Amino acid sequence: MGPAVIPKPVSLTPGSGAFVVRASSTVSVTPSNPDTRRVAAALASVLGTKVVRGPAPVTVELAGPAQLGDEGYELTVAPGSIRLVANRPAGLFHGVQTLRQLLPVRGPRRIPAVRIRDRPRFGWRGAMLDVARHFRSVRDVKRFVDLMALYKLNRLHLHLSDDQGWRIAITGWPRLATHGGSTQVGGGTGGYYTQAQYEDIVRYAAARYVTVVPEIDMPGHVHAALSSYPKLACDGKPSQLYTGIDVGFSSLCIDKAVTYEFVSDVVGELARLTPGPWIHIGGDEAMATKTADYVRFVGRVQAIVAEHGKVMIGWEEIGRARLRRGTLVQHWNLDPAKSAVSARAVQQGAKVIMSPADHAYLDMKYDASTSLGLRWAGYTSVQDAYAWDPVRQVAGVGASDVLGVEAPLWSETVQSNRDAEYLAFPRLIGIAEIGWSPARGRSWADYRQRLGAQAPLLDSLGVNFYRAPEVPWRRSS
Ligand code: TNX
Repeated sequence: MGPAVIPKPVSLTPGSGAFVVRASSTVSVTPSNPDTRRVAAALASVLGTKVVRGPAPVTVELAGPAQLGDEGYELTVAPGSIRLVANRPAGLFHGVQTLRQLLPVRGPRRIPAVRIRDRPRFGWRGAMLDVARHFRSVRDVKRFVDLMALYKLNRLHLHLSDDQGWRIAITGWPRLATHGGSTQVGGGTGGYYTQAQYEDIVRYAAARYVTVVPEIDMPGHVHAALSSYPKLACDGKPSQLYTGIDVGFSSLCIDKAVTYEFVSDVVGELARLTPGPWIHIGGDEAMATKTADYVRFVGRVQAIVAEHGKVMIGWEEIGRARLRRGTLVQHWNLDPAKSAVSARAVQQGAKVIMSPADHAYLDMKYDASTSLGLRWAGYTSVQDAYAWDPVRQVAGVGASDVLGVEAPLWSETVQSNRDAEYLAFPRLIGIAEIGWSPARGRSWADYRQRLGAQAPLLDSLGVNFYRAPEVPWRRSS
């Protein structure tokens, strides 16, 4: 086995010898601009050296062949030099992540000679944090982004509202956050992001080539909003906040004018705070909304999202409505009858993000002995999370329809950062490889070896990962 890189690179050719990292292993960068300098500085910090002007043994160049695309890179490690080349800064950044995995965590600082040419299979490689059921601090979210970046994930979907909590301050609707954000599942104190904190997360992620995708779930999963503003409910009656874990019981009032003032204000604010092109409007499990109302609602909301210059994303159920071409749907349901809506969306010109619950849901228990997590989609072992192909999940949703993969971490049972890491790692690493590496050449037998080799790095970062028994974990000390 060559070096144990995850995601597995498109091509990796071992050379002979190794580059020995010394204090003299400085880094030079061309052309030098704020983006390239930031990546070069990241590389120098991995090596424990610095960026210099003029010749250096380690070079970072933004001058790659066009075939490397927006995110690809080429990395050549030889006994006397390291050369990293890409077309775009994101590619350079991904190359640095590969180098982090090649450098031993302990022992002699030798990077094995190798030539890697690499670029992703899919443009959408995401993870979702449900900060609504249990709130997560800005610090926790940033740490999660750091770990995503290490495995070349590039989309962070934030599920910012649900029945149990509203997690972002919206101008003109202050009670959404101050009241709607004041508790969480189990009755803790909850929390919410100020707009400045949200923008801080967005910037932090962008510096790691991760785009934030904000979700406000509608027309169901809105109890926290209804409790904050009873006029949004059809009966207009005040209600207590909800701290249980049921789904499917709340709905916005589809025929009230105030509903669309609300949607327009919220979508407008999110659009203004979010540089990325997407707004996720939820749309799942709207069991308390009649079908005809649901279809009408999605139609109106997609017009609002478009007015604010964004592309709408919704959970697969939005396939029941008439969609604009270019809408994104997120497939999740395993029930073939229900998941046919993803195919209906594709027939209308939508693209699909694959999050099948029985492979990609990070909140499912690993097996009967896992205490955290749910099990409605079945147990999901590390192998189950890895051994599937996004273009072979749903009849009528093929290679040209799939934009990529995303792994949601629903948080009904997830209270702490340690809990989140335990469920996400190592399964999210497998999702990252599915999103990046060519389907040909991926196998569980090979992957489990490379995954086992990540243990010292994950331990050095203090990640609370699940040491699945089916993986040959390398010892950390
Ligand atoms: C289904 S999947 C949900 C969420 C729950 C999750 C728990 C989806 C779009 N909706 O509301 O948190 O199951 O696994």
